[in-house]
Amino acid sequence: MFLRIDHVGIACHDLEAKIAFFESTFGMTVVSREVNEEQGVREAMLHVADGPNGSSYVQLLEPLSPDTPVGKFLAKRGEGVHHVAFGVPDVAEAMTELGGKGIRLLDERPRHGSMGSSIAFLHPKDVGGVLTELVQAPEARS
Ligand code: CMX
Ligand code: CO
Repeated sequence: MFLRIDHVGIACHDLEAKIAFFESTFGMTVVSREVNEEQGVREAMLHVADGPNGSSYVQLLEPLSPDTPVGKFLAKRGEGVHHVAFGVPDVAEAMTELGGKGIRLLDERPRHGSMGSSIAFLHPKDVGGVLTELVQAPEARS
C-alpha cells in the first residue's frame, strides 16, 4: 500500500530557528516553505533523500495559532514528532481501503498538502498512537 515514508512532521515553536538547526546540523536543504491556512500551519519541507519511489523529507511545522492541531499538540506535549506521512499512489483509494478496515479518517476527502500534494489523515488512536498522513505526490498518478 505504501510507496515510501514521504515525510516526518515535527512540531516546533520557532520555524526559522528549527530550519537553521536542521541546515547547520544535518546539512539539509529547504525545498519549500508554505503557509497552509486550512491545516493551521506555517511549514517548511527539508529534503532528506531520493528513492526509486520518490523523495522523502522532514516537515517542520509551526502553528498559526494555539487553536490548531499543531498548536494544541505543542501545548500538550511540547516540541517533537507530530506525524508520520506515507506516500501512496492514490490517496482517495487508500482512504477507501483503510476506512473499510475501520480506521477513522480525519478528512472526508483529500486536502491540499505541501508542494501540490493531496493528503489525508488517519486518527492516531486507531494507528497505535501515531497521527498518520497519506500523501499522493502531484505527479504520482499517471
Ligand atoms: N499524535 C499522536 N496523538 C495525538 C496527536 C498526534 N499528533 N494529536 C493529538 N493526539 C491525541 C491526544 O494526545 C489525545 O489523546 P488523549 O485523549 O489520550 O489525551 C487525543 O489524540 C485527542 O487530542 P486533542 O488534543 O483533544 O486534539 P483533537 O482531538 O482536537 O485533535 C487530531 C487531534 C489528531 C484529530 C487533530 O490534530 C487532527 O485532525 N490532525 C490532522 C491535521 C493536522 O495535524 N494538520 C497539521 C499538519 C499538516 C501537514 O502535515 O501538512
Ligand atoms: Co505532513
